[in-house]
Amino acid sequence: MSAPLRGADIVARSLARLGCRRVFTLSGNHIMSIFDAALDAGLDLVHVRHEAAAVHMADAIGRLTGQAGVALVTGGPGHANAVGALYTALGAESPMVLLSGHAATWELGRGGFQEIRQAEMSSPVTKASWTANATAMLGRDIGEAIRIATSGRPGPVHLSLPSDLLEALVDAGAIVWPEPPAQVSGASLADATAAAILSAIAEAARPIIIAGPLMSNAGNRALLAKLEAATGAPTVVMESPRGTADATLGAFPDLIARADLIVLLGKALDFTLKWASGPAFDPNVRLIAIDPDAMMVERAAKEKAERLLIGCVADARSAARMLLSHAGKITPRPSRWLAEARSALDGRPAEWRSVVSRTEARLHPAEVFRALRPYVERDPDTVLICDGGEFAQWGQAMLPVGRRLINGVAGSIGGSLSFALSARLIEPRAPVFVVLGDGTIGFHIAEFETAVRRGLPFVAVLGNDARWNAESQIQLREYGANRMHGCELLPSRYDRVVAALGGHGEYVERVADLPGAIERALASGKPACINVMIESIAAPAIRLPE
Ligand SMILES: Cc1ncc(C[n+]2csc(CCOP(=O)(O)OP(=O)(O)O)c2C)c(N)n1
Ligand SMILES: [Mg+2]
Repeated sequence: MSAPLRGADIVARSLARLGCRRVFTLSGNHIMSIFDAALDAGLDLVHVRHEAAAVHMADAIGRLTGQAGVALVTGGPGHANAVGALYTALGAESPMVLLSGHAATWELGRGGFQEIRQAEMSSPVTKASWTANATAMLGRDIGEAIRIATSGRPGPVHLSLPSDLLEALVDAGAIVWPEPPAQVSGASLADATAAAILSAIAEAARPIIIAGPLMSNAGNRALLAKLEAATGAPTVVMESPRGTADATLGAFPDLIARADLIVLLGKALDFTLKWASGPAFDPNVRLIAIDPDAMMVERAAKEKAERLLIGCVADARSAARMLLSHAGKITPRPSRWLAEARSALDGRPAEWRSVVSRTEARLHPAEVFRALRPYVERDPDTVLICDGGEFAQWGQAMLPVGRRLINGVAGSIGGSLSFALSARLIEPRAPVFVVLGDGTIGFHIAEFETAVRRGLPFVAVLGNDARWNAESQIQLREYGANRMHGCELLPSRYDRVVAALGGHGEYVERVADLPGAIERALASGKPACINVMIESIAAPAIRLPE
């Protein structure tokens, strides 16, 4: 008979077997057995300061690597704190797994310590959410959670782990270990479907290919660039809650209004695209929907009825590769449309090159990003993270998209400092920059301590306008200047907070001081915050000249 094994050891060894050796966690009674098991399994526990931060870190691993990130939190309040951040990962289509400790099975329904219906709580913000029910099956549960998170449209998965199952011993022979991850990619396009899509694109006068958040990493953007060159149809990644008004996309609203064919490549037809209907679209625009979820194809059929030319279930990446291999057989027409589209997407107003602040000791956001841009561009492996309201939109408009994370379709602010820690864990050398607002930095400022403790340097460029400006701008627009209230903040010295936590702080009121501050922050080798005092300026709205 083989030696018995503890449930917690099965969990830790299963994670190690599946290549998930780094776990973002916040400790608690229900999971200390896993902390113990992590020693022998060789897991690296990154101990954070709020459960949501652990989820954001796992989310960033998922987005940057395509492999599932793993967060581990305790039951009850730990789980409840983590759930909010799952919403961000869901919107970003990020593969990650949340493992939550849980009251013991014998306590359930009896008012056990921190007992709450955890799987039900996280069900709406995950692809799958369940509670383990047998120690011998814990390994299989872990494998299944990772498989679901990484397949089809990637996303977060939750698994609750009752503490008695983690502490119980089972005979090693009875354990069901996880299957090694399958190498097969998702459903692809049939040859005939790929050919039909390409001829629809070739016949259209003004086609646009729109990809969803899962295509936003650098490798997938490169794939889309090839597809654009091969088909003559502009390709766009939509990953922002601002939808077509995402400043990254330049004058996209002017472009999309003229499209006669929209190819959705793993892009959900939702509010971000205004369901491709209404005054912002050509009433005759036709649609092709390629999506890993049959439900999304059905939605497109329901929304656009006879205007949906082709709907098919396929993985976005493999569909893109398939279209590319077939497109190699056709020569795209030299297309004025593509040239027009590129200049609408990539062009920026000339005045941004010279606009300056009108307020003493405050910078215009454009001045900040003109100064930051050379540092972001210097190394192709640089990771850029944008988070918050109006200030960050200027960053999204003025900085390159190469290797970039934004808070995403969920429209939830606050994850960026956690994203930066994960980015640094997987990128040992190139700079990691965060661009964020002063409201947003408050969500997880304590993660600077985690970053200092773990030796994970990055540079956060904070646009401090002492205001939740995005919401202030809504008040101004909707209710008038005399009804703007309640959105003010103090012009706090966040740089000093970061220095107090052991990081590097810089305070900037003048544009001439910014390059020096960036240089010193990079050279410090510490997690750094450059607190730049800025004017409250609305996000840019880029439109083509009339
Ligand atoms: C979790 C979450 N809470 C609230 C909001 C609403 N919200 C969006 S932007 C914003 C203001 C952000 O302020 P700041 O970080 O200072 O950026 P600014 O707009 O001032 O540049 C708020 C409150 C949100 N999107 N997500
Ligand atoms: Mg602000």
